[in-house]
Amino acid sequence: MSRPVPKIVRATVTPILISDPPLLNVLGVHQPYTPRCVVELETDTGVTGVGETYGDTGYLAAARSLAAAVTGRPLTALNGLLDLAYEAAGLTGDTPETGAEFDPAGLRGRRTNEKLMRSVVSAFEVASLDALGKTVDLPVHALLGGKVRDRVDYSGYLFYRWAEHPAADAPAAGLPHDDWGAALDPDGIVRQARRFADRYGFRSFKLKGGVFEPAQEIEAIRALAKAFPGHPLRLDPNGGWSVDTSVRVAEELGDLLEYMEDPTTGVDGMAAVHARTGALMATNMCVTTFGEIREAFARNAVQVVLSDHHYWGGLHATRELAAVCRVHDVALSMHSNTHLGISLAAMTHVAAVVPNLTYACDSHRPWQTEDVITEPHVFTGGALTVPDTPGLGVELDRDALAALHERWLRLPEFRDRDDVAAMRRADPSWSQPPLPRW
Ligand code: GKR
Ligand code: MG
Repeated sequence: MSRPVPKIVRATVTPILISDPPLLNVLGVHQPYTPRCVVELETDTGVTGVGETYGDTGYLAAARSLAAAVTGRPLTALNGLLDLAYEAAGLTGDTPETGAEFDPAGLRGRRTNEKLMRSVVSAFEVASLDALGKTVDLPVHALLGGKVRDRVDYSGYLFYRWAEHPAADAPAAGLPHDDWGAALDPDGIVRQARRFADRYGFRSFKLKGGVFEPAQEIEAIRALAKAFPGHPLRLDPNGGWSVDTSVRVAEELGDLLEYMEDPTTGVDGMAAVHARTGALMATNMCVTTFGEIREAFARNAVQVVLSDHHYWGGLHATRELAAVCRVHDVALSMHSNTHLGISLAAMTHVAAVVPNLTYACDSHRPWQTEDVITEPHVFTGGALTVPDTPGLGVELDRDALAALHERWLRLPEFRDRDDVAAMRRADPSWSQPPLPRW
């Protein structure tokens, strides 16, 4: 007789604030703290699984309502989670996506209910898979059909940055400052890359651009190419350039870039840059939901999609995305946002099972000095070994979780990511730049 599927008897959502260095991008700068949310699902068999996702107020509210709704459900009922999340949040599955404005918080393209719901669902799906893996004594990658690689390559994610958060950022006082120092020119970026390579062995590098005049960022890429000959390089200004500027950058950098990430916004712009230069267009802004795929692929606007299990809706959804990309001969890479080790474990398991995820994945994790798992991951040779231990292969550090939650309680001003506001504290004249900026 088959054994009964475990039921979820308790779902806990814990908002946290994690310290974040002053990393610059087209909109501004990271705040000293970034919100994340940790989901724990406990089964009637006494097993607990964990997941992690965005923790901004809207995400948190949806996560809390989904937590109330999943209690009593079988652990394996993953396909109904998205509808349940909509229902629990008081929306219906076919509610038109709202909020077509550019997302100032996440640099992740259009801000939609669907993306928010999928991001929330991803944490519950990952927590369910973690608990299921622990129940049947199998790693998450085995539940997804089995790994096709033992190691997952990551790229060194380079940022222009200040040495410290501005003094005006009063709550930042007492933050443990990291010792990376400032990186505000090509030499600083090469120094940063050197340290990443020495410490973690990264071979691919991605530079977050859109911060300085394109000429300066072109110089930074040239300096990286000189310092690291033959290493794959990427530049991502988050849609900061016009089509003409993007074309000029593509022509100047030629083969030095393996792909250009969101040089400009929208299907028209991306298609035009590709048509005029032949450069590969990668995106985590132009194609971010299933509904955006058809037009972008038909117009050949995108040749590399940056998957992200958070906003695509989980690990199974990432595999569905991979299948669609394979059919259309579009390549896959992986996007990241400020995150901790639970997300990194999930990223590694899903990257291990997707045969066509051939580019090194992005991860912000090396910039984080804190974690909520007992044994934070260590990159070696620019990669992580795919764990074969049950579930995600991580253990929640309850003391760390409690401390970061206490910070969330204490600092309500950081409960939503706002890079524009953070920049304004350093430069009161700063306002959200209209894109394209150059
Ligand atoms: O952390 O500043 C950042 C990034 O710009 C991030 O928010 C983006 O979502 O990393 C992302 C990207 O590749 O565009
Ligand atoms: Mg990007």
